[in-house]
Amino acid sequence: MTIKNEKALLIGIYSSGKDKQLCEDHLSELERLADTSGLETVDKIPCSVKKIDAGTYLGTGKIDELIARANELGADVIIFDDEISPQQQRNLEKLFKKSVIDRTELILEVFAQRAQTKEARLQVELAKVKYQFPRLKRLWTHLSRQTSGGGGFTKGEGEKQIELDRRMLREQVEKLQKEIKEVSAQRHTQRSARLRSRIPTFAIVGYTNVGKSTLLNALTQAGVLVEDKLFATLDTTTRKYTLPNRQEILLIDTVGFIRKIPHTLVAAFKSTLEEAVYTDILLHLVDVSNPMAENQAEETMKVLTELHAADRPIITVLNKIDQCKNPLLIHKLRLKYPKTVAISALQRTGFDELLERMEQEISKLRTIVNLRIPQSHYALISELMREGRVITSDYDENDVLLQIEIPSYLEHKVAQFVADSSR
Ligand SMILES: Nc1nc2c(ncn2[C@@H]2O[C@H](COP(=O)(O)OP(=O)(O)OP(=O)(O)O)[C@@H](O)[C@H]2O)c(=O)[nH]1
Ligand SMILES: [Mg+2]
Repeated sequence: MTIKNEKALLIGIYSSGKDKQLCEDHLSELERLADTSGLETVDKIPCSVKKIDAGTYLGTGKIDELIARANELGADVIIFDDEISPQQQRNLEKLFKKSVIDRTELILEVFAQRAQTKEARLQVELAKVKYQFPRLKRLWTHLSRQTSGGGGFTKGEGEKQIELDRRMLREQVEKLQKEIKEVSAQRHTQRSARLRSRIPTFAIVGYTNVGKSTLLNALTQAGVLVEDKLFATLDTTTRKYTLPNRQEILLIDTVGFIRKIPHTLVAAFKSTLEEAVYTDILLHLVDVSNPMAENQAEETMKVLTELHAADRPIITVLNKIDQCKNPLLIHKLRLKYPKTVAISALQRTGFDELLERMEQEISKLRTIVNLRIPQSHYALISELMREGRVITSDYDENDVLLQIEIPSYLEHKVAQFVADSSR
């Protein structure tokens, strides 16, 4: 599938000397994104910039320098780490005589390549169309593009796309939204089944490549694809797992987050993401072998906040401790995030503590149920009275009617007496 030999020149900007390192780190991440999409990075150039040029993003002197560098290295595509406006993009393409894209477009491209299920494909398509809207030009689709004899990009396709008017795009958006609604209806059914089953559910969330799928596989033999690439997972996978105390739970593997995730993507994936993170407890994985771990954890928390999920109970799981070169980082993260455990999903270490912590968090969950229990079950009734908080109580012939808030570990004991499902 992957087209080899397409070469990318990556460009980042920073305003003061102290930001240069950060800019370099961001460029390294951009290189990984480029690599994931099948592009070879020929150079990464951090540029010191005082003022962004509205027309061409960078000043003419700098651009001339970069054009020379791009030609010298035989780059086919120029990728900017920061967002460039549609106008800047057009002007830069004329100057470089090459494809010019930004980080947003690259992420969209990676998602498009990696989407497996129908729903994910539709969601990426929707995000792309929305991104295209102000641009009205053919998206950079280097997979479908035929390379012309000289190895460069064929234009022309792009010209045609310009003729597509806004109405057509709008219709496309509507059509995609309708299709997504249909496919997601099925997922909703699955979700209600999950709620009815009242099994405590954990979502494994975190920045891309932190080891979420590895953890799910290690615990459940789910066989989810694990790769040292960004966005290996775009679809959620749910598996049953039994904790050492014999409590059954559901574990959900989710799509990873990334800094500056395009908002059209978050919007398109919102329903999938919300459903995935709207669970009882979150396992927030952080890759402590990565020097950017702290930033990545913050980015993840930001997206969780956007999805209104940051107030769920969260266990912060410091993963890849086998590769952590900076013990101070672990210390720092432990101070910053409560309820932290350190593991290696790959080497399966630290699992005892993690599982124990998961059991503890479940025992803190509480839920309100309406029950009708025959009085003959007095042992159960007295246990409920002891452990729960009665909201209303009544009698009906030989039954006790209770509306009661109970710890969720008692849920399975009362399942057969639930009068109506209220959660
Ligand atoms: N050294 C080490 N590597 C790990 C550990 N856990 C996962 N990895 C590696 O990290 C890489 C990414 O793992 P995945 O499980 O695909 O990560 P993910 O979070 O699911 O990534 P996305 O689905 O792309 O968001 C793989 O190469 C794993 O082998 C660990 O504990 N230690
Ligand atoms: Mg994964």
